[in-house]
Parts: sequence; structure tokens; C-alpha cells
Amino acid sequence: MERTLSIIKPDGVKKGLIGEVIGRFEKAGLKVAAMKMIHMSKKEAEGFYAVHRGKPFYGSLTDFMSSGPCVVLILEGEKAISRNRELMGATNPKDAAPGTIRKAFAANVEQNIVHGSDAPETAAYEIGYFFNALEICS
Ligand code: DAT
Ligand code: MG
Repeated sequence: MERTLSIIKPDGVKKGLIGEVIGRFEKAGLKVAAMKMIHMSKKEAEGFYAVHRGKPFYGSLTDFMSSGPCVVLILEGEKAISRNRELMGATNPKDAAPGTIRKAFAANVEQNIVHGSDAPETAAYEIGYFFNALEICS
């Protein structure tokens, strides 16, 4: 059993894809263990993406992530981290495999609908960034 942090980014929410994306997670057998809608400030988006500080796209990425509400979720299941990444597809939708969320819906490498943790350590940091223990239902 593993947990991962997923975000339906502001473009996904604006495009009306909350139900579509969560439906894909559930159909794949990932369970929603926590969920909420939030509108991050620029500072909160910068803290979330601190690992990318200094990269050329950091300013634009954190502007985008604070441009509107997101849905943040904890997904739970066997190999949840890698299975979520498979459902998402590659960061750039041009490289994403057919049938993935990003291939189907993403506009470009920045506005790519979903976030997913990439390793156990980042999942733990990212889950703790948004949720406390009382908000997580196993
Ligand atoms: P992922 O979201 O697939 O884990 P990442 O961690 O490398 O990808 O980057 C985080 C986000 O930053 C990504 O979802 C979109 C943005 N990003 C990454 N590379 C970018 C680039 N070359 N130009 C613009 N935005 C980029
Ligand atoms: Mg990443």
C-alpha cells in the first residue's frame, strides 16, 4: 500500500475535468483517501514547487499554479505513485502515450492538467504540504 499526492491543476478545473480525472483514478483501482479544492497563493505555489526553484520555467509555473483553484487529492493503493504517473502520461503532452490524461487533455508542457508525486520522499513531503493526519481517510 502506497500513497501519492495528485493535483488537478487550474487548467483541469477550468476545463471541467475534475470528474473525468477522478473517474480515471477510480477505474484504475486507486482510492481517494483525501481531497479538497484550494486556490494557492503565489507563495504557496512556490513552496510546493521549491524543488524547481531556479529553473527557467519556475516563475511561469508558479503563476499558473496560483491562477485559479486546484483539486488536491491523496490517492492510495498498491504502487500508487508509479500507477498514477502512468495514468498521467509524460510531462509534455507531445511525448505522452495514447490513453493518458495529458495526451487527452493537456495544452502544453506547462498547462498539463495534473500533478503526481514522483517518489516516496516527494509524496511524503507533498502530502504533508496540503493535508494533516485528521484529513486523511484510509
Ligand atoms: P511532472 O509534472 O511530470 O512531474 P516536472 O516535475 O519535471 O514534471 O515539472 C513540474 C512541472 O513544471 C510540469 O508539470 C510542468 C512544468 N514544466 C516542466 N518542464 C517544463 C518546461 N520545460 N517548460 C515549461 N514548464 C515545464
Ligand atoms: Mg514532478
